[in-house]
Amino acid sequence: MLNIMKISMLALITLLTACASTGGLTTAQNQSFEVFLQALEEEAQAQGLNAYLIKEAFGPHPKPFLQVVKAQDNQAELKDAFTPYFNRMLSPTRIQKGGEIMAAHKDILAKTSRATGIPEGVIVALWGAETNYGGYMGNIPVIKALATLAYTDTRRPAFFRRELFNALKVAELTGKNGESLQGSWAGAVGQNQFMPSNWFKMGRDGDGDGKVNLIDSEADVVASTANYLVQAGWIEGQGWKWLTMPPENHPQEKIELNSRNLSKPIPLIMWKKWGYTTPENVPENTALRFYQPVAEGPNYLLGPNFDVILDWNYSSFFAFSVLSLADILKQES
Ligand SMILES: [Ca+2]
Repeated sequence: MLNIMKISMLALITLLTACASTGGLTTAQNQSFEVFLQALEEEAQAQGLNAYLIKEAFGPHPKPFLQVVKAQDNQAELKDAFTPYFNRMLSPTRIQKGGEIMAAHKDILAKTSRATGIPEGVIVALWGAETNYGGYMGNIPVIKALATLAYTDTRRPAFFRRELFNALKVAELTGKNGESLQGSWAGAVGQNQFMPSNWFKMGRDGDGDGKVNLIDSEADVVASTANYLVQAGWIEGQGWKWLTMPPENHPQEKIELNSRNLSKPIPLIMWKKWGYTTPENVPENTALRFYQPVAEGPNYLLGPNFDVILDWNYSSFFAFSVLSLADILKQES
């Protein structure tokens, strides 16, 4: 907790220093925030969107939403260790609630799984990891957040601008306003925390009312999560992790690991050649990553289905925890 506060204080000080030196938060174009918002509203209107939602989100004296700028430098996972993160994601409450959700939505889960090849447990585990099965979808007004990020973010301003326009569409579709459309600081919304553009790109109508509503319709959440995983390349019937052991003539130090402690995907046949134990019934050209979540703990080779969850959220902790939760839910169902 102390660390989190320290880091967030540091981010705030950096931000305030930046403001002091430039006379306020500025974009590359050096526009004032009000001028920037005005231009956003005009562009939204030109696209046939309800630009009033932006005005409504900021109120009469628009200022950048500092909480969101701070949150950007303060992502929980980066300063957490694997074990506490994993234990939190697989808490007894989340496992128990997951079992109840599996039972409560049995029919739509079975139907979706049959149609897409995505295991029911994986759909439910993502649901649980993202929002505690729809229990908490985030309390950040996303239109305000995304407009701020479109202004302050130096790496991906165009991305956040596009997400803002899609968030306006989500608000209209779900009857939310500039304040009540809430989600994560990065703009993710709904029970499975899709970015607004994914709502329209990957969203599917699971309950047959002709609309996609990831805030209010559980069936739409299930269908859309499954569709995302299909699009990301889920391989039906294949596992995701296999225990392995680096052989003596190929010590672990020889494997290059990225910042998420993962090796790059390397064909199974190479691992086999180096003397690692490799999964059976998996094609030899399948790319597998090496991963050791905990120092001195077990080593794994992780398959393409692990990468599908990485595509959802590029975090080894997240993907490993979600798929482990899915395995438990499957066993218990
Ligand atoms: Ca629907």
